[in-house]
Order: sequence, then structure tokens, then C-alpha cells
Amino acid sequence: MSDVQRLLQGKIPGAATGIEVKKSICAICDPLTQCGLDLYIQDGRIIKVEGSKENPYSKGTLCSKGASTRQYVYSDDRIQTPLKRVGPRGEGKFEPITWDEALDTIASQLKQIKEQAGPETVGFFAGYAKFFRPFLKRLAHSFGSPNYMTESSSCYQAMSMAQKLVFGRPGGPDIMRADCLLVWSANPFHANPGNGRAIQNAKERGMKLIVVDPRVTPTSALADLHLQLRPGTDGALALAIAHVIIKEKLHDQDFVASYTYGFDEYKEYVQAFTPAKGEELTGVPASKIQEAARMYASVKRAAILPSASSVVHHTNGVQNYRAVFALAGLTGNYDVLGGNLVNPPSFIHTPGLIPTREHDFVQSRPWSDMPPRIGADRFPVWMDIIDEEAQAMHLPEQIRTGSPYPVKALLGFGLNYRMWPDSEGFRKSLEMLDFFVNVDIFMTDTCKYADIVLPACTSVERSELRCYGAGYIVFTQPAIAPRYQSRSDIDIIYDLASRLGLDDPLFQAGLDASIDWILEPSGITAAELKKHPAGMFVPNPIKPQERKYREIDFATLSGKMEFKSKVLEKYEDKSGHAALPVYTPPKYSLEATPELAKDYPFILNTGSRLPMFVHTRTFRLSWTSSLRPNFPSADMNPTDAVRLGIRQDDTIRIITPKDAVSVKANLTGMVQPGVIHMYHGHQAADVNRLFEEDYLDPLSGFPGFKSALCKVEKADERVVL
Ligand SMILES: Nc1nc2c(c(=O)[nH]1)N[C@H]1C(S)=C(S)[C@@H](COP(=O)(O)OP(=O)(O)OC[C@H]3O[C@@H](n4cnc5c(=O)[nH]c(N)nc54)[C@H](O)[C@@H]3O)O[C@H]1N2
Ligand SMILES: Nc1nc2c(c(=O)[nH]1)N[C@H]1C(S)=C(S)[C@@H](COP(=O)(O)OP(=O)(O)OC[C@H]3O[C@@H](n4cnc5c(=O)[nH]c(N)nc54)[C@H](O)[C@@H]3O)O[C@H]1N2
Ligand SMILES: [Mo]
Repeated sequence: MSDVQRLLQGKIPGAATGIEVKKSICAICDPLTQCGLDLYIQDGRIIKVEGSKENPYSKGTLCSKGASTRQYVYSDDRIQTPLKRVGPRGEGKFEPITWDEALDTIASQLKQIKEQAGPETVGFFAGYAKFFRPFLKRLAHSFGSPNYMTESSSCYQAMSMAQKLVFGRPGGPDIMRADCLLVWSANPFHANPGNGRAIQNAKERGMKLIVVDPRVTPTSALADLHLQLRPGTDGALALAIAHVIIKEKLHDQDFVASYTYGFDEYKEYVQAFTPAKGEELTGVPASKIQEAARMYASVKRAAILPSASSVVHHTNGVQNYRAVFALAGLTGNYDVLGGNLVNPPSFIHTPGLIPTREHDFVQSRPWSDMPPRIGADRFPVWMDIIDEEAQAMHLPEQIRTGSPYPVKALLGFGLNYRMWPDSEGFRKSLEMLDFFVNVDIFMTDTCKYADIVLPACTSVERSELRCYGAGYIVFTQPAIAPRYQSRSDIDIIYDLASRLGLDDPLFQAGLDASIDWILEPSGITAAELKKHPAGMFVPNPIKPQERKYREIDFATLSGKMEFKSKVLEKYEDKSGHAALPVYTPPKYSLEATPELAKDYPFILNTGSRLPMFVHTRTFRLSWTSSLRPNFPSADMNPTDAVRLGIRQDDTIRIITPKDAVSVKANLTGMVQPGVIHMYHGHQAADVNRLFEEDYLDPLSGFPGFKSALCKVEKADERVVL
């Protein structure tokens, strides 16, 4: 073998082999901060993928999904050209068209609908993908529509709402400096490896770890204390912990006296939540409740790591999380180093400590100059508290009923109807639209309902701006040319802005100029960032500061931290939203609906993250799916399985009053008896069919994905999955 052959075999970069290493980031999953990629490129094709050591978040590591980048990029399911539907909706018959024809058709349809029915009848939607969102929101508002919507109608915003109701400004856990971390429902070892590493490092220096999770997970396995509650009982547990803290005078009396509103009524309310009552309501032993209260409240600095989804995927989710976040106020751990520190978002929700003008960029027209957002009547607290977007969970109903005004067209970027509860119902609503465009990387079932489908490219084929903590920022450049005719979502948005004739100077000036405008307060430009392909630290990061509330009031109506919400006081009579973080069991539960629970005795908890899958994205890759054979499956405790005569990998039916799905049984002690856990989004067994469209938290509109009632039957052996 010649030297060059050997170098080629080793995929060694250099002039001899023609192999070049280019920097990019992986956006296969999108927890805001992204892992850095070193892509080995030969003749314009990626031949090898490694993690970038420079990336401060991933530090050279990649998970199974990032390691599968080549399978993702070179998948046969990629959409190759713009497509026009030629068959009935859903059938999947399309004809290729040119980009010019596609964009002209979209622009002329949207303009016509705007003229005839008003700009608000056009919805703009982003699925889980995040990098283009600021630009899509600006497009919607510059067009005149208040209906910019995202997947955050079922993710993040309700957690944020709970924090905003308590503190005004949300605070994130300062894991690096915490003496105790209360992980309230997250499992970062599967869902956010960067946080997993941070927890492991902090444990090594002696940080105490409490994990509140109904399942046994890699995170709970590391914990000093695991509180294994019944799903959806988080509020009761938090109130019982508060009971112990107050009773044992472990709370921060100075903070409570000077900076809080409603403490006396809250104190009175938690009286009833004795540890014994807590045990009865949650299943967590009273002694562990006491131990957790002491562990969290007696250290100097304690932080809470919340989840963007699990606690708020319940019909009582926001109230439950208010009770949890109240603990940070009670113990004076809000906005302190090592506690829940407030760092303003830099770009796309990331508290990067980088000063930007994102808010002014995205809100190109004030809400007051536009008609009410979708969901405004039904979720008024959302409209009071959530500044970013409309509540998309109301979209299927508003399309169907035309009330309070019709929705005629949707411009979707990665819209996936299986994200919603009653996914079948939403699929049918999509058929009622006058005009539907979907932009996606892959041909999905949702795309089959669109009039026009556009091919998006992946992160390695485009430019995107990402901010990381500690003032690190990346503006990637395409590492390979976009495959086929695919394009970056941002380019599509800018082209549409131009064809829609929007009088918007930043859209006219282009992406680099827009980025310069957004980053102006940080003193860096797109040109400067391009010189640092793996990213750079900004010259003037914002210094983290604690206890800012001493100078500026809390952004609540009282100007204080609120044990009792003044916003909710407004709605107490009208909508029955309690102003205290009152605990009520999930809408469908043994406690609330005992009759229903007789026929449907299991709690159905859906969507706990698996390390190799991201929603619907990586089922199609053989590398990732090989890590989870016999999928789709549902997890059940072996004691339940034995009782029902179910063995590992048997086909079972999961049945709710709404519908049923068939899956394989996966027997595991990770889950409690009486609870069935199932992953969401799979084409062959879409668990979201089992939820009613209006099974929502009345405060946030978030679906109760983690507490429906179901029954389980062993399926007829002839059912083939
Ligand atoms: N039952 C149940 N349902 C849930 C959840 C649950 O826990 N249980 N979780 C909820 C939560 S928290 C979330 S965040 C949502 C996520 O739900 P979705 O938004 O549906 O998530 P994905 O399937 O990741 O992405 C949707 C589409 O975006 C496409 N896509 C990927 N990257 C890009 C891109 O760069 N550009 C474009 N245009 N398209 C792209 C993908 O191919 C996919 O078809 O699901 C929610 N639904
Ligand atoms: N690999 C992978 N990573 C992902 C994603 C993915 O699809 N795949 N999705 C991303 C997205 S969109 C999100 S929102 C995040 C979610 O990130 P996480 O919230 O960290 O992950 P989950 O597994 O959804 O939920 C965490 C834990 O909540 C527990 N849980 C379920 N119900 C309850 C409850 O009622 N109370 C309490 N206290 N705990 C409960 C589950 O058992 C689970 O172990 O992950 C992100 N990261
Ligand atoms: Mo999410």
C-alpha cells in the first residue's frame, strides 16, 4: 500500500489526500446550544464526522445522533426539488416545479388571502427546528400576521410561564456553582448531554443531587435522593417540601420579608400539605420529602433544573411548576450565583451573555398593531405573559371552526401534525385549509397534505448563528453544497419577503446585514465571525450579576416575587385560575375521575426522551434505530406485565376512550407499576392519536401528554407491526 493510500484509508486531511476538515454544528437535535462538528470532506462529500474540541458546549463529544450525521444528510428520504401537489391531499402525488414557480405561487397566494381575508388568516409555523425562528417571526409580523407559532406551544413556554408568574424573569440553574441541585423532572443524560456532563462534574466536587422523576433514569441513578412520584403530582410534592421548610424555619426570612408578595396566604395553604399528606398524594415516602426539604434548603446555594416539557405536559402543569419555583423564592435561591440565576436571552432563548437586539428584530410590528393571536380568547394568561408567539394548540380547532376568525393558509417550516394531541384530528383540519406550504428536509406524512412542499437543507449545508453560554458565538458556513435543490430555511424566508414585496429594510439588506444589526450591541459582525469558523468569544460579554432585584423590581404586577399571582388574581373569578399555586390532580386520574380509572387503570405517560431518537427525526436512520430494536414499543413494569400475561416484545394494545395503538411491550423496572411510558411521533404507532384535542392545561394550553388514563391488552398474535 502506498503512503497516499494509507493516508486515504486513515481519512487523514491534507494536500496528499485532498481531504479537508470543515467546521459546522449538529442540529439533528436542538436543545438551543449545539454540538460542534468537524466534517472531513473529500470531493464535496462528507466522509467522516467528529466532534469539535473547540466547542464549549460539546467539547469534542458527539452522541449517537450526531455520529449519524452522514446517514441523516445522505438519506434517501430527502426532498430533492420544490414540489406541487397533483393528487388529493394526503395521497402523496407531487410534481417537481422550479424554485421560481414555487416561490411566486406562494407569494401570490399569500398576498391574495391577505387582501381578501386579512393577514391574520395566514399562520406561520416553526416545528422543533430553531435557527430560522427570529427570521420567520419577523416575516409573519412584517406581513401583518400576529400568528407566528412554534413547537413551543407544547414545549418550554409553559415552564417559562410558571417562572414568569412567580418571578417575572425566569432564572436558569447555575450548576457549576450550586451546592445542591434539585433536578425537577429532567433527564439530561438522554436529553441534553452538556447538562449531564455539568452535573457529573459538580457531583465530583461534592454537589448534592436530588432528582424528582417517576422513572429510574441515568440521572436518578446518580442522585443522593430520588423522589419517585406519581406523574402529575409535582405540585403536591413541592407544597409538602415547602411545608417542611417553613415548619423547620429553613426559609430565607429576610428575602421573604423584603421581596415577596402573598407569603402569609401561601404559608397558610401549605399547612395542609404535611409530609404524610404529601406521601398520600404523590407516592413519595414522607421521610424522603423531609430529607429533600432539608437537603435543598439548608445548603448555601441551591438550584432547580427544570424540564421544558415533562411537568408542564399535564393539565395542572403550570400550577405544579409554580409550586416548584416558589421553593427557589422561599429559600432565597432566586437570582443568585449557584442558584437560579437570571441571564437575559442573547439569541433564540439562549442565555449566552451576549448583548443583542433580537427582540427588536423579531417584533417588527407591535402586537397592538395586529389582530389578536390564535388562542387569545381561550388562553388569556398566555397572552398576558408570553410575548413571543400565538398558542398553536388552538390551531386545529380554529381551522375547523373558523372562530374567532378563519385560518385560511399555513406556511409551515417542519410542521408535523403528530406533535399535537389528537393528531388525527389535526390531520383532518389540515385538509380544510385553502393553502398549505410545508418546508422540510424529508418527505413526511404532513408534507403529503401540503399544496407546495419545499426542500430544506441540513445544518451542515447552511449558515446559522448560535450563541452559547459564557459569551461564545458561532456563525457557521456551509461545509458542503446543499444536496439536490435544497436550500436554507433562512434563504427561503428572505426570498419570500422579497416576493411578498414587504417594505422591510433588513430583509432587503440580506442575512449578513441583519446579523450585523442584531449583534450591534456586542460589537461583532458577520464578517468577523466568518473568520472564526469554529466560533469565538465576544469581546464584551455581559458579566453575570446576582440579586439584580435589589436595583430593579421583579417584572411582576406587584414588583415582588409572587407566592400569590397578581395576574391570576384577575382571572380567579372569571376562569377559576387560582392565584395561589393550588394543587389539583390531573384532569383524568384516579383522584379526579375514579369511574374512568376503573376501566382505564393505567397512567399513560408519553414522550420521555430516548438518547438515539429526536421526536420523528432519526427513526429513519439505521445506525440510530439499531440501538433500539423492537420499536415502537411501550415501557411497562414487569409486575403489571405478569398480571396481564404479557411477555417481552409481545404486541400490546394501548387503549384510551379516544383511540388505540398497537406496539411491542418493553418490560423494565425503570417504570413504576401502574404507569405506561411510550415514545411519541412514530408513524407506525402514533400515541398522540390517543389524546383528545382539548386535553390541555387551561392556563398554558399545553397538552396533558404525561397523564392520560389508558388500559392495556395483549393483542391478538396475528397483529403484525
Ligand atoms: N406525546 C407527546 N407529544 C409531544 C411531546 C411529548 O413529550 N409527548 N413533546 C412535545 C415537544 S416538547 C416538542 S419540542 C415537540 C416536537 O415536535 P416536532 O416539531 O414535530 O419535532 P420534530 O419531529 O423533531 O420536527 C418536525 C419536523 O421538522 C423537520 N426538520 C428538521 N430540521 C429542519 C430544518 O432545519 N428545517 C425545516 N424546515 N424542517 C426541519 C423534521 O424533519 C420533522 O419533519 O413534540 C411535542 N409533542
Ligand atoms: N435524545 C433526545 N434529546 C432531546 C429530545 C429528543 O427528542 N431526543 N427532545 C428535546 C426536547 S424538545 C425537550 S423538550 C427536552 C426534554 O428534556 P427532559 O425533560 O430532560 O427529558 P424527558 O425525557 O422528556 O423528561 C425528563 C424526565 O421527566 C420524567 N417525567 C415524566 N412525567 C413526569 C412528571 O409528571 N413529573 C416529573 N417530575 N417528572 C416526569 C420522565 O420520566 C423523564 O425521565 O429534550 C430535548 N432533548
Ligand atoms: Mo420540546
